Amino acid sequence: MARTNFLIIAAATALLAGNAGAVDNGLAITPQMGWDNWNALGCDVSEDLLVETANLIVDYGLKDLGYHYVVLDDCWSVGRNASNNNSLIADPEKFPRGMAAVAEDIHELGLGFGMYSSAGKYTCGGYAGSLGYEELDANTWAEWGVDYLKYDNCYNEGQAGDQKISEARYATMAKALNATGRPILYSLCNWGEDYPWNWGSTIANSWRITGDVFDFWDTYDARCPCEGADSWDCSLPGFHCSITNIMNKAAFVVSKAQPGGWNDLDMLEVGNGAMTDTEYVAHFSMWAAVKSPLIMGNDIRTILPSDLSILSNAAVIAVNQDPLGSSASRRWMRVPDSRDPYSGPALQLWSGSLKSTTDGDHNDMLVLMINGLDEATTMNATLADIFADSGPNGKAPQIQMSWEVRDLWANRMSNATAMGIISASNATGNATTGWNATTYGGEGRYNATKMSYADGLAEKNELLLGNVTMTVQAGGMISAIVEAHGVAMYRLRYAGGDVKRKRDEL
Ligand SMILES: *C1O[C@H](CO)[C@@H](O)[C@H](O)[C@H]1NC(C)=O
Ligand SMILES: *[C@@H]1O[C@H](CO)[C@@H](O)[C@H](O)[C@H]1NC(C)=O
Ligand SMILES: *[C@@H]1O[C@H](CO)[C@@H](O)[C@H](O)[C@H]1NC(C)=O
Ligand SMILES: *[C@@H]1O[C@H](CO)[C@@H](O)[C@H](O)[C@H]1NC(C)=O
Ligand SMILES: *[C@@H]1O[C@H](CO)[C@@H](O)[C@H](O)[C@H]1NC(C)=O
Ligand SMILES: *[C@@H]1O[C@H](CO)[C@@H](O)[C@H](O)[C@H]1NC(C)=O
Ligand SMILES: *[C@@H]1O[C@H](CO)[C@@H](O)[C@H](O)[C@H]1NC(C)=O
Ligand SMILES: *[C@@H]1O[C@H](CO)[C@@H](O)[C@H](O)[C@H]1NC(C)=O
Ligand SMILES: *[C@@H]1O[C@H](CO)[C@@H](O)[C@H](O)[C@H]1NC(C)=O
Ligand SMILES: *[C@@H]1O[C@H](CO)[C@@H](O)[C@H](O)[C@H]1NC(C)=O
Repeated sequence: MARTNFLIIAAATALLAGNAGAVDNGLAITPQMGWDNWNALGCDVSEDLLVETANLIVDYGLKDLGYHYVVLDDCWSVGRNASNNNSLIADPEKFPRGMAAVAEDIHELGLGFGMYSSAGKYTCGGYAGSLGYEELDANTWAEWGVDYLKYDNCYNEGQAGDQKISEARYATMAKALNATGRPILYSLCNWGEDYPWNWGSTIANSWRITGDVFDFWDTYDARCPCEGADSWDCSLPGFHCSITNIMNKAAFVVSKAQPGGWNDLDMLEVGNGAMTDTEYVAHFSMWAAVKSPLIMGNDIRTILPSDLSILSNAAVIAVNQDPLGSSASRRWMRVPDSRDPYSGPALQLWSGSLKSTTDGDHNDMLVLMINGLDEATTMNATLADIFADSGPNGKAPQIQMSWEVRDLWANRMSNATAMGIISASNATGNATTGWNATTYGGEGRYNATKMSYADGLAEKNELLLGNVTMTVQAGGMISAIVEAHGVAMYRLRYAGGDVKRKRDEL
């Protein structure tokens, strides 16, 4: 018992230390959730797109699952206004009513409005950047009612290559945002250059750790050159990074995630069409497990039922939004033969602590088994591997306990239910009020607007806990057949086994 208490105290101390280090704007206490147009639509932006998407986020129940920010990415301005202190001008063709009106529409729906710029002379799309105009632009955004800034790294005039230089460039905007008095979530997008996980947490709510994600699982692309065991130390982050490339880089920096400041693995690709359903499930699971912001990157106007069903999995989102704010870590990466595990597809075990949903003394545990191989594989995770952080070499006390194993994808919304939600919205312009569990096959849906994930977990809401598949006994192992490019994702819950008594028996 004493050993278990020690572990709990250690976790609580880490949490407090995390809070103390985080930027002090009260935001992103759990990873931010929302939508950004870039992955699906690039520069094709307009006020109609934003307002229509915001409405669909409400209609499809995504708002009530926690997706809060509607973020406008690059290509929205036509430069600066010399007759108005050089302030940025929103493109009057794309945004005829102006940004403040868009912000107002989004706020009326109970959502937050996000904006984009670059800590450079230009944005990545070649529009006016904010370097040297931080205070002015922050004031403009605050005036418009902006709640979130994604701040890119293009055309930085060489003010990079050193942690201190990059930190200073991004800190200028942090100060400017703070000075507006409006809480604005600050999302750094410098692609992992100059190790932002070391300095990002004191100025920002999240920091990108890699070059841009692309809609493929494990394809190598020379434009995302850093691969392998040293890939985190990347001086040319690039773009067209695969899901497995980004997962690998994340593995090295997971401990930097903390309440108020998160490793950002980039926006989701779920729904953009080039990966399989299985791959999107694994991608979404991984992003949730390492506490990345969950920013949808698909065109919500043409969402497929299967993609709505992935994005709606509250049991997986509850992992992302867990009150401990502790990222899962990779326990091992293996290949079936003697290859270097970094040289190609591999099997991976990840696990991490989740807040207890049992007796309050024993944290739940997240387990992910990821199959990077091209064929279905029986994967095995021992309790010793899963709980390695609580005692190396098989010394963790949890190994002597038994655990209920709950599959977090077993209760995934059916395609038929998701289709029902989409078509009800198409037909009535309004799916949420028309939606209820009886109408759609008895499948309940979690409502995080009504009850936060923290409260839902505290009351052991079944919609957040997954489906019981087995109990793993003390000293045991979990085995599962994992599809190619797929994941098995479990929440382990304490199911008895007192360390002392077991010892007495011996
Ligand atoms: C939304 O649904 C409600 C209840 O079914 C209905 O009364 C209302 O007219 C709908 N709103 C729109 C915009 O269709
Ligand atoms: C600005 O920073 C101060 C000190 O860290 C903090 O107390 C305050 O909440 C911040 N305000 C905003 C709007 O972020
Ligand atoms: C530039 O600023 C001036 C002065 O505030 C204003 O009258 C004018 O409409 C602005 N121009 C544009 C294109 O927004
Ligand atoms: C005008 O712009 C400068 C920087 O370009 C900024 O410091 C100042 O606050 C701005 N004034 C107003 C009224 O926004
Ligand atoms: C739902 O649709 C996806 C995409 O078409 C498909 O891969 C999956 O098998 C479907 N699920 C079920 C349960 O039919
Ligand atoms: C998992 O264990 C089973 C039986 O215990 C074994 O057949 C299988 O090869 C193991 N899988 C791996 C990837 O080692
Ligand atoms: C809903 O409407 C969109 C846009 O018109 C269309 O692409 C989609 O197929 C429709 N979905 C359903 C389920 O009716
Ligand atoms: C849900 O829909 C069913 C069937 O249309 C209806 O009988 C029931 O009253 C509805 N429940 C709620 C809570 O609206
Ligand atoms: C979710 O809860 C909020 C607050 O109680 C409520 O306004 C909203 O209608 C609920 N959403 C659904 C789909 O029932
Ligand atoms: C688990 O799945 C079974 C079969 O689909 C279902 O009857 C049961 O209610 C589920 N249990 C939980 C806790 O979700």
